[in-house]
Amino acid sequence: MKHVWWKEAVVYQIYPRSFKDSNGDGVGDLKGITSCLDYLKELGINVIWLSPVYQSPNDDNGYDISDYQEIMKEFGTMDDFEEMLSEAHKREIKIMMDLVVNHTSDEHQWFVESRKSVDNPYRDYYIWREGKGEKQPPNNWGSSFSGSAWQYDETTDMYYLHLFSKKQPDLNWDNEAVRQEVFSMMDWWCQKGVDGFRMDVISMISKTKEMPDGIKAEGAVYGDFAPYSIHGPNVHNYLKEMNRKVLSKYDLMTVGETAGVTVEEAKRYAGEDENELNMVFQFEHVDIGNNGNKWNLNKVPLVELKKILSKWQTELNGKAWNSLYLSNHDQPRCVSRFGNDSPEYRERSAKMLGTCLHMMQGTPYIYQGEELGMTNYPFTDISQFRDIESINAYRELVEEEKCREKNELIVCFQYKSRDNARTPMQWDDSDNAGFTTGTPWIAVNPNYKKINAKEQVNNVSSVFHYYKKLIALRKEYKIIVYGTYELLLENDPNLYVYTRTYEKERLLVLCNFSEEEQAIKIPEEFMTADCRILISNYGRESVKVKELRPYETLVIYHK
Ligand code: TEU
Ligand code: CA
Repeated sequence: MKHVWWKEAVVYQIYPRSFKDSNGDGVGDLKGITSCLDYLKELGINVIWLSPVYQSPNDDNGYDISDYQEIMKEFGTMDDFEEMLSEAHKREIKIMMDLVVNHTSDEHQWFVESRKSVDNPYRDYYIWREGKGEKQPPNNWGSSFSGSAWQYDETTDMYYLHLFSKKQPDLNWDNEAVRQEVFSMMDWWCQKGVDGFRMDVISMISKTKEMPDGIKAEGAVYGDFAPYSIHGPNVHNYLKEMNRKVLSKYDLMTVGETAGVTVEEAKRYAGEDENELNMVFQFEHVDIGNNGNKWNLNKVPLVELKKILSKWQTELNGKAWNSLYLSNHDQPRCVSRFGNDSPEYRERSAKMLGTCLHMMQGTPYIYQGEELGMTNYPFTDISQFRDIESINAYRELVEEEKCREKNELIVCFQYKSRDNARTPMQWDDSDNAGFTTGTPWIAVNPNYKKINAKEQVNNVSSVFHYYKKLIALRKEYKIIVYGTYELLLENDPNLYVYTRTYEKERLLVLCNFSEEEQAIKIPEEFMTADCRILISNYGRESVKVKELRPYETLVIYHK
């Protein structure tokens, strides 16, 4: 297996809107990020995945781009970007941009032109279809943000496709001119010195020619577009073309966001010799309990989580590289979803989750605030939400279809909504957690007085220092990056136990996902004198362990 820098790196995702506001307008910005680079250097991360900072009307908070080569006004100027990039590089931190090219904003010049007339030169930059009759869209596909995936456009009496919001028209990647525009823009950013791309919904860029009705899930109003818009006929051709024309010319890190990807498909997107991408984000573990509809309170059965993560560890090994994540800007906070965010167990379980993930094979991704054990927000009312996914779902399910009761849906939003990840980064115990001197665009979690970076940077037993140690261990022990993985106790409902092997070296990773004490039998090979504890969230010093305490984690090493 090739040893390369992006396999050994640890990535930190910044959602700029919520990271640090430098000018008091309540919205995070680039100067704010630059002012926090020393904090990230201290943590020890190597790459920043920067969620979109391009010009955007913010219908989907920057994932609706109106100019790929201009900076969003609220985030600052291109000079601010260049300063952040060079300051990051001075600290040996690379910048991976968020590439959102399955769709643009409807305010992008290409779409403004495209919708003017059927023979406009930009018409075929997007996907236009005739309706099926009086106000009937071309098919029954539903948008990921509620409603139909087709928007009627009066000017030319046709519909355009938008798999996300109606202000995010899908680009037509079958049009070579579109691909060329995207590749030139990517090259322009590479020439600026950026170090890679996270590729938004890249598995959706190729659609089938035929666009029949999709299957309706139980109780769904619209049909499923996935069979005709995910892993489409040309997706790998287009990524190979992107690699040939842009990616292969630079030493980049690339990760594809590939909703719906299987291990087999991942071997094509990220195969060592496929010349497409370095790795992909899979969704099976974060989609546990969703069955096509995320607005529920389903917990995560550990046996199912272990099965999924182990499959990705063993079946990609040696064939394609893994990404490792439990949090991002689209997911609830991992300590609330997979751990226990009660005051008693939040820190222990946050450290246990971090260990469980960071001791695996792959590139770990830390989402802003995850290193502090930040939690979901105590939402109680729809007025507190900002995310188009939540707001549209509430309107459709409560107000239009009247198929969900308001308060029970809000409880599901409190558990699963993306807004949980977008409350401001908690820097200190001053007003608004030091995120802004103005009014934050979304409320700060009231627990910021207890959970904030300032307290934790000065507290060696904090989640921050624990994550810092996890990152340092990855730098020190090649087995953590390259070792093979084997699951033990696969049917245990409370314990996640696995080994890693790398030549003569061995690692045993023990994680108690429960709040009860669990008996454990450490294998003899990990009880000998030359075994040592690499990390423990209970300060263990002896490997002679017969039980794991609530949310205890322990890593034992020997060679
Ligand atoms: O996410 C695509 C995607 O799969 C998510 O929208 C997911 O379906 C949803 O969040 C589950 O609740 C990417 C970006 O990460 C997301 O922020 C954007 O909203 C979306 O694409 C459109 O660009
Ligand atoms: Ca600001």
